[in-house]
Amino acid sequence: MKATAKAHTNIALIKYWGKRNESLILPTNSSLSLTLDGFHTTTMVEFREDLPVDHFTINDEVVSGESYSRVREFLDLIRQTAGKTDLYADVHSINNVPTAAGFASSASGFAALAAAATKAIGLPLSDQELSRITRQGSGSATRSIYGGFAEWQMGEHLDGSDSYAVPVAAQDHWDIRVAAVVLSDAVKNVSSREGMKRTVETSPFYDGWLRSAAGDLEQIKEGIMTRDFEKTGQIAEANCLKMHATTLGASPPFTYWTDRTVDVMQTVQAMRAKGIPAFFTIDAGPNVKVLYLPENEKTVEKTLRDIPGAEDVILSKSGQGVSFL
Ligand code: 2P0
Repeated sequence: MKATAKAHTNIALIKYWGKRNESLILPTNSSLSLTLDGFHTTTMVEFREDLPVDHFTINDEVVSGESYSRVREFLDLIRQTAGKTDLYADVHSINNVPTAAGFASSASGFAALAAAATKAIGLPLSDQELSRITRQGSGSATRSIYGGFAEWQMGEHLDGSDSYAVPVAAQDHWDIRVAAVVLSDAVKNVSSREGMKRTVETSPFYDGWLRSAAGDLEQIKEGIMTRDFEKTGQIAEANCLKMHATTLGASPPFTYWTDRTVDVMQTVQAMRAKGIPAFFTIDAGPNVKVLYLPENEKTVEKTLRDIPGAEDVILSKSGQGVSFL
């Protein structure tokens, strides 16, 4: 009863920002992302009858506390679904997602864990069913089941049965690239979980976010399907700015940006003014991800590396979905 799976992280172009049900992890809006080849997690799960509890390591270090509890609760869900509640698991994850790059390792982490654990326990699931169960580990992980572009459909049902990701365009549909600009002063003091909760509950701008998210999603899908980089980039950048605007209205207010974040945003806009198509997006942290096309890679990379405070620039292509090793 052993399986190993690999999953890549993803960057949201239309953000998931807010839950309508926190325990089932049901979102208030649908989101869309590009899976990235540069960052992945590989997880081995073995269910054994001789284990009294679950064991969990990341990069060979034993995990305890809240991170352990999240994994244990997720394994409970898989045990219940499989009807095998008396089995515990040995879980070993190797994370190739540099924490400093500001990519949520929970996306690749829970996608790899869900794939390996369901296979190890003998639950045959379609990608859609796998995405749905993965959702209860971490929302953004629903999209990492697929390569290329994926949409997490928010669904309507109270039980979450129609809330899962679906593929939008395969990994080889479009060679669009992402540069992650790692900033030296990156300190995140509001987790994305807490940040989205506070925003939903207190920000007067949240309604505006909700009103425009569905339209952004429809528009960006057109941009992706027709490989229209200007359209895709503009919508992604604007959607990111709207998400971050909601945090300023929260009580207490907060922002994930630092002065260096704004420097990178302005550098990207200056590149555009000079005729190089590039657009930024930012998740729940200070680092900036820049979308660009392969023919501009050298210029974009050099321009970003020259920004004072840019510690590293990590380049990524469209990545593949979950695979078994
Ligand atoms: C996203 N983020 O769509 C958005 C954009 C952050 C900003 O998904 O609570 O770690 O585990 O469902 O998936 C980060 O939140 O949150 C996130 P949970 P998750 O990628």
